[in-house]
Amino acid sequence: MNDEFPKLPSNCTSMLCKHLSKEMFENLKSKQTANGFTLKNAINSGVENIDSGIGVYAGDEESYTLFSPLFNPIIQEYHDFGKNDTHQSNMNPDNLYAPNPDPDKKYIVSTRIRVGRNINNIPLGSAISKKQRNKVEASIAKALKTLKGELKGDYYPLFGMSKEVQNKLIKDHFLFKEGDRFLAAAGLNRDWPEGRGIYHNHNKTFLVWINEEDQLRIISMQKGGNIKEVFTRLVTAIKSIATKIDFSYSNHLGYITSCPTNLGTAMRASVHIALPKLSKNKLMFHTITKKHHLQIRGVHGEHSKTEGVIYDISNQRRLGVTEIVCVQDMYNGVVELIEAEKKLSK
Ligand code: ADP
Ligand code: CIR
Repeated sequence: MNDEFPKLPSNCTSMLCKHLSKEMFENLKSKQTANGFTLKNAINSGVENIDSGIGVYAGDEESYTLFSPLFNPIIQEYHDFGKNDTHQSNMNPDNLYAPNPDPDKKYIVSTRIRVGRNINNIPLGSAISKKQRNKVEASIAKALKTLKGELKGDYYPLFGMSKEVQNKLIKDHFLFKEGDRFLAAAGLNRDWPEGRGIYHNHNKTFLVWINEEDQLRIISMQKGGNIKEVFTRLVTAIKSIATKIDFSYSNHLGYITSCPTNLGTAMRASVHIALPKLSKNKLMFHTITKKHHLQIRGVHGEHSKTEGVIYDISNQRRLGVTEIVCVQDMYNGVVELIEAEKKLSK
């Protein structure tokens, strides 16, 4: 590998730039995991994309321990989760308090909750081989074929899909975009589009992405603000899929994912919400989102600018909190955002 400390400009604000020291680099640069994943591989996305928020990816579960001097402070800062903390799961919908905060459909356009999952003892997408990726695709597609009832659907490989169909699925918020430069620099787009695809039920309320950033992204979504219905559908699906596929999980880090921001629950619960007045009052908007540990994204997902007055509001923390807390954070915050929007509209 290139032994030089990477050129990171002084105005770089990513967590990589903040936490990677020259001394740390020297100590870690010659190490590699059993899958051959190195520090250089882990940091390449943030080195090539100086505007990254985070800038690092893992190639396997071992990356998180072998390169822990770099990953631990990032995990600590993003999730407020220390190296001796343990993760806990709770997916019982009965524990979620979430009556529809917008039954008249004035603010919430749609609700979506997803989790990331990867298969035990197989490298993550940054370190996986083409053969392994294709095998992962086949085994997930086979498992999904057994789903019943509302979850029953079909698998559509990206390989051979027309651009027209692909672009419509992306535009309608169902499919991952193509050519993400952060993922490309992490090695996650190798052999594209082979091995990737999307499964969905007839009305596209239940979807699974195969071999994007994680081997599985299990998604439940629908129009409006019935958050509990979306969560309940997702939990049913996760439990069914888990009877066929052995997910990679550690007691410390929860579900193992490519990006350290997704560890733990790997859950992002979001609404697309119209906030025409509040979004002009940045101080109030950000005070509420900060209080409830929420992230603001654009309507076309991560790194997208928003269009008009609709924002993607989701839970930020995912590790060291249960799935119920992730959704509850989002719900409580959305209730307060709607109250603030109503007040400003008077
Ligand atoms: P992820 O949620 O998987 O981390 P993105 O932020 O890129 O990734 O979002 C993926 C897609 O999901 C994007 O097309 C985005 O617009 C869509 N999406 C996210 N939240 C919602 C929502 N509440 N309603 C409809 N679409 C959504
Ligand atoms: C970045 O560093 O900006 C990308 N690699 C994406 C990081 C994940 N972002 C997030 O907030 N969940």
